[in-house]
Amino acid sequence: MPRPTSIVILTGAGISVESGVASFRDRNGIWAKHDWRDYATPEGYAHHPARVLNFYNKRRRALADVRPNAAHEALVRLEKSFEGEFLLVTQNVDNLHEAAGSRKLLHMHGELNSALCGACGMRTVWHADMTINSQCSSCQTVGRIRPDIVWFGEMPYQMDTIYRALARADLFIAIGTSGNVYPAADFVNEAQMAGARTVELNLEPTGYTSAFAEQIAGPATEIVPAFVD
Ligand code: BV8
Repeated sequence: MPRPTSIVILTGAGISVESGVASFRDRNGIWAKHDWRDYATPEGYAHHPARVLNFYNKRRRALADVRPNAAHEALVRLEKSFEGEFLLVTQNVDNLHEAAGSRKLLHMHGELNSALCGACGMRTVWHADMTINSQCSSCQTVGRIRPDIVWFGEMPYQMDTIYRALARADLFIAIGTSGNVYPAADFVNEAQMAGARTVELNLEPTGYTSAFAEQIAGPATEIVPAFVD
């Protein structure tokens, strides 16, 4: 197998599970306890902003108690040692990749530690709780500060950058994602069309394992270091 010259990695909630961050679709996942329509759509936010702000405030506060794990750290070693093109795309809104040291990183679904002003579009780093009285530091508007999170029905961030990287990739690795959410679930097909080697690293085979040329099963803290080191 020739050495890759361009790597794209997609991570999902599964890479953070062993750090203590809940995933979405397993038995006690986030969407098992909260209806995504109420909490992760613009309509849900418009209908009950305080409820949605509190849902994200709780998840943002929980970041203080979690740390990157061996899988996040292995991806940092790969990024630093690899001479070719490297892009880590995460669906996750936690900050564990950057906390581990990842830099060539793109949060396609946004970040808990960022706020978006619905009035002027300004994005700011945000660690405190958001309320319906939070004020934008740029346009001074009160009550339009929302989580900088891509909800269902909203366009994920930097899609052009992602598709350009997939078109050049010769290695695509998906880690800890169930492949339920689009357009992220389609990235493996884009990489396949570019002729890339495609590998799924997951605790267990998923509903989209068949789209990959290879599947490695096990906990991310074991199989990611074993694969990248
Ligand atoms: C959009 C932010 C278009 C919120 C999230 C077809 C094409 C395009 C779109 C659609 C389509 N069909 C339907 C749609 C619409 C929709 C969609 O995909 N719906 C699904 C449910 C059918 N998509 C959208 O709305 C997207 N936007 O398409 O816009 C557009 C076009 C023009 C103009 C405007 C818009 C936006 C989707 C983003 C929604 N936001 N999150 C938040 O985080 O609070 S989605 C949510 O799911 C998270 O972001 C999460 O990251 C993401 C994916 O979930 P996973 O990360 O995979 O997590 P999951 O729990 O599912 O799986 C965990 C995996 O880990 C499992 O496989 C498990 O086995 C594994 N695991 C567990 N433990 C471990 C492990 N693996 C290894 N080790 C372990 N220890």
